[in-house]
Parts: sequence; C-alpha cells; structure tokens
Amino acid sequence: MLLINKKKSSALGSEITPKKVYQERRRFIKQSAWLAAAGAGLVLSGCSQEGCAVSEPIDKKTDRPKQGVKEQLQAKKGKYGAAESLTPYEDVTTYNNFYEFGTGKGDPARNAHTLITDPWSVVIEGEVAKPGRYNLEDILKPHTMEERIYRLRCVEAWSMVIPWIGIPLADILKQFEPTSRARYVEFTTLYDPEQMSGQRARFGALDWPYVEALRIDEAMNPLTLMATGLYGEVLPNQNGAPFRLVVPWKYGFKSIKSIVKIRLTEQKPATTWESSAPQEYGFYANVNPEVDHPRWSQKNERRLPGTLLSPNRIETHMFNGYEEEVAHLYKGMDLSKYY
Ligand SMILES: Nc1nc2c(c(=O)[nH]1)N[C@H]1C(S)=C(S)[C@@H](COP(=O)(O)O)O[C@H]1N2
Ligand SMILES: [Mo]
Repeated sequence: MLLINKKKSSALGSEITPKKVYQERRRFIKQSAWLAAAGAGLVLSGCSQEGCAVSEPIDKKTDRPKQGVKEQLQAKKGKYGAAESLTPYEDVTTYNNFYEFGTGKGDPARNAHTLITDPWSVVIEGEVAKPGRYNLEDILKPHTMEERIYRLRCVEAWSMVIPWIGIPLADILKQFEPTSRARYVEFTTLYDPEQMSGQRARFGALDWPYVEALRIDEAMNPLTLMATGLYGEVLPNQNGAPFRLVVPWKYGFKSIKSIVKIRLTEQKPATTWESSAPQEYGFYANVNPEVDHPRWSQKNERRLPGTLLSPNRIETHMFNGYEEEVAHLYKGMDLSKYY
C-alpha cells in the first residue's frame, strides 16, 4: 500500500538517508515558514534522488534507527518545536497510549504487531456530498505528504516532540465535499478484538470503539493533521497506523489512532474519554495550564526523554504553545467551563 507519496523515485523506506542530506533538509525545514505560506512552503515530495528527504535511517531488522540518531535530533529550530529537541524515535515508539493494546506504556509496542494495516479502508459518512467506503490509498493519492514537527502533550502531564508525516485534515475533508450542515467531525478507531488484545480484556479499560471528534473549524484549522508516518517512515502500529489524527494544541487523547470511520455531523458527537469521565476529560481538551485536572496540576509537564533523577519538567503553555494559530477559535468561551 502506498502510504507516503513517492513522486520521483521508487526508493522508500528501504533506502537509507545519508545523514548529511537529512541535516541539510532539516536546515531547509527550519528556514521555511511553511505555515505563513499557507502550508505551501514545506511540501516535501517524499523521495527524490537525494533519498527520502525526511527519513531517519531505520534498521529493518530491529525496526529502530541505525546509528548516530541522537546527534541528528538536536536543535530543531523553527516556528514549531522552536529550540526543542526531538524526542528520540525509541521513546516515541515505545512509550505509548493505545488502550486497544493494553494500558501499560510499553504494551502497544509489544502487542500492536497483530494489527493488519494493509489493506485498510475508511468509511466517510454523514454530512458530505461523497460518502462511501474508500481504500486508504485512494484517500491519500491526490495529496503530497508534509513533515511537521509538533509537540504532543498528554493529559497525564508528559510530552514529546515528534516529526510527523501527514496531510492537513482540511485537504482530506474537502475531497468529500462537506455540506453546509456539517458542524462536527467524528472519528472512530477500528474495533476488532481479534487483532486488538486490549479489546479482549474482561474489564475493558474503555468502551470500544474509541471515538473522538472536533468542531468543524478545529478540523479545518491548518495545524490539524492526518498522520501516516513519523521520522520519515510509515507509522509504527503502536503510534496508530496506518492513519491517525494529530491535533497539537489539544491533549493527546483527542489524537485518535487507527481510524476506520470519519463522520460529519450536525450534532455534537459523544466521545470516549468525555463519556467515561466527563468531570475529568472535556470535549475540547485544549492544553491549558490554568485549568487543572481534578487529580493533578496541568501547569507543568515531563518532557520525554527524562530519567528518574532528571525528570525534565518544563512549563506547560496555553494551547501547547500554538496560541497564535488557534486562540481565535475559542474567543468569548469560558475555557474553565469548556475544558
Ligand atoms: N484509538 C486510540 N487512540 C488514542 C489512544 C488510545 O488509547 N486509543 N490514546 C490517546 C492518548 S491518551 C495519547 S497521549 C496519544 C498518544 O499517541 P502516541 O502513542 O503516538 O504518542 O494517542 C491518543 N490516541
Ligand atoms: Mo494521553
């Protein structure tokens, strides 16, 4: 299955990016004000003669980056993730929340290999002119992948900086022509206990399938991404392969994984975490240091990687640091009420 558009050559994944090319490409990324240019500045056309522009060298046997990765990850500056180091591939892919594969942070990396991600289809329904069941590759085909380095802030007060590969959700939705009645976008994760061991647990951690939703203007915001990869590679299963949402100004639980259905609605959908504990997890779930979780403070976060002796605690910023891009969406709303 085609997951990352290959525009120029057949090389993908198996081809290793020379370190220098990667670093140079990084410099290019740093310099391009892609958002200011309405997303056009940083369109990486997948692979070219240089190799896969955004790939990290991955050892196919261990599925881990090869050597010298740490050095390559330092000092990514730019509008997003400014002066922040990327969280190493190792941490991004072994410290996960994906309850369909268990509630321990290491469970998804251990268990998610049972998920079959190819073929994969996505049902598009509700308030759209072109509903239907589509093969994932047909949904992705018209688009060019972009790399975006975003902070991910979990409601549990830890965070990472991740170089995603994906397509703005707005571009994908427009393909299916939302009607004027579409006010919300609902996403559903696969439900298949045979493939997802956590869904077989006798006392389920959550009500399956996992459902999340955004208001249509949040969904159409240029920051909102549908990711198909990270570190220049196809998404590892534990990170929500083959197709997941990334909403960087909201707590991580909004960024739903392994999506099989997208439904546009007039009414506000019921979402999994809000339904399970509404006084703790709201529909909006915007990162907000001023509104604490009932059981812990949201003023700080543990930036991974850290160690027991050096937990790397940093301040949490309003809208996870994306205030300039998204604050207008919530003008006049009491964010302590709409948390
Ligand atoms: N289907 C599904 N999506 C999910 C989750 C989950 O348990 N199931 N966990 C969420 C939470 S709480 C977080 S913090 C992020 C973690 O994404 P990552 O593992 O890629 O870092 O995924 C979110 N998406
Ligand atoms: Mo989370």
